[in-house]
Amino acid sequence: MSSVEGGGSGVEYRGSGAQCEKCHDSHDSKVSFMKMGFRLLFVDNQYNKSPSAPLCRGMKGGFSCAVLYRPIHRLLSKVWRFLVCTALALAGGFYLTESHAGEARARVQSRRMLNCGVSDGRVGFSSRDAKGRWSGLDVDFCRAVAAAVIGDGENVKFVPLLTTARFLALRSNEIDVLSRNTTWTIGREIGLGVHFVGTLYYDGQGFIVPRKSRVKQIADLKGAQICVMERTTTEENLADYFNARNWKYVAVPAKSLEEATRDFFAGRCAAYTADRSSLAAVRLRAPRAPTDYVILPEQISKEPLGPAIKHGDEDWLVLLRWIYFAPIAAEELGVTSQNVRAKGQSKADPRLAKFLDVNGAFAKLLGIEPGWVSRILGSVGNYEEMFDRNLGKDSALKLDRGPNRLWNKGGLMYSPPFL
Ligand SMILES: N[C@@H](CCC(=O)N[C@@H](CS)C(=O)NCC(=O)O)C(=O)O
Repeated sequence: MSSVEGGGSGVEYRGSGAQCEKCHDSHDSKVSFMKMGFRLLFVDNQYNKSPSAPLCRGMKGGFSCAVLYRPIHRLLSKVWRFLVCTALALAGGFYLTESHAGEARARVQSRRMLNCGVSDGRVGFSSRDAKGRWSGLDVDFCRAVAAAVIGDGENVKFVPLLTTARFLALRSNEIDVLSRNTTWTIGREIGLGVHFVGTLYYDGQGFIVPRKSRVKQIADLKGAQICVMERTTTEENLADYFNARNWKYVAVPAKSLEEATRDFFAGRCAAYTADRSSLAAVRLRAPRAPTDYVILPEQISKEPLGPAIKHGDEDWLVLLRWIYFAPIAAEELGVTSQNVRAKGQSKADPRLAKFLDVNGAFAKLLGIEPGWVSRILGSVGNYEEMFDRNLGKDSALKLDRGPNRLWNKGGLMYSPPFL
């Protein structure tokens, strides 16, 4: 059985053996969106242009379907192909299962383990130290969920995923939540069967170049080779930006951060483009000195990065959304990992008792044990603590809070009231 995967806003089909390994790329593909329940989507083959998609390249015109073996595909007329694909799509849609309200929470609670899909080696978001301990902003979100839902922030199985596998892992229930520097877009939310919980980090796409190069602004990259991760919003934004200006460029696609940085540092590209927070981390890995590379000042896109879950389980969405809000509200209310106990006992501020859900009323409705807000804060701290530790002043990256400041300090981070 083949399965489907999503890149920027498009789809990719993965299969096994002789089946289509990687049909198509992505972003400009014309996808005929079927109702969300039907997980297998169709892609018009004229857009199948991935060099790694021999099967797809072999098929011309009309609708076809990656679940068909090539010989079968050749035997069928376009009409039959369409009918067979439709039937397979419907069957596949049901096979990959619908989610039901409360399903993910029940699964996680009975397993007493949260399966969290992450990046590997994305410093500041999700990476491992020499002892194999995970850290980062995305990792903290996984721990916050485990703390609230299971009772212990350590009960997380981190599942490293390439960009190409992330949405499928979610839809096939291999993971319960995807917390992998993933940009929230309409194409993904309505086209790939996922829901975004919120924005954990407001990022934007930038470019890094060798300091000694002649490139001082993006316009200097006309005609250049540019390293980029495939099946990302990055790849799509790059194309949009250059095409809109009629500038030529040659994309050098990479499947992993490892590959992209290797290509870039080996001089295969004049620039590497990615989320700016990633560029800051890449720069730290420069072979000689980080100062050998500069991040250009321009930002070409909005990249609101945040966790996502499988479509169809509203209870899980609501639960994760309030877990996401808790550290943001805590920062606003001055509650930290250090003072959360004392604040919980104080009767002085009625807002605090409600926020910390001292009587457990919200917990009951959410289907989790009382004390969930304190557990989250005890596990990862408030948003400021999370930011400073992973990305800000206490981290190697030393990133500015920028738009990730609280709303009342000129930023975009905002929690609705805990009332
Ligand atoms: N935010 C973009 C890019 C996500 C992405 O995968 N970025 C790369 C480089 S910024 C990455 O983190 N790769 C890590 C890996 O391959 O493990 C998206 O959602 O498409």
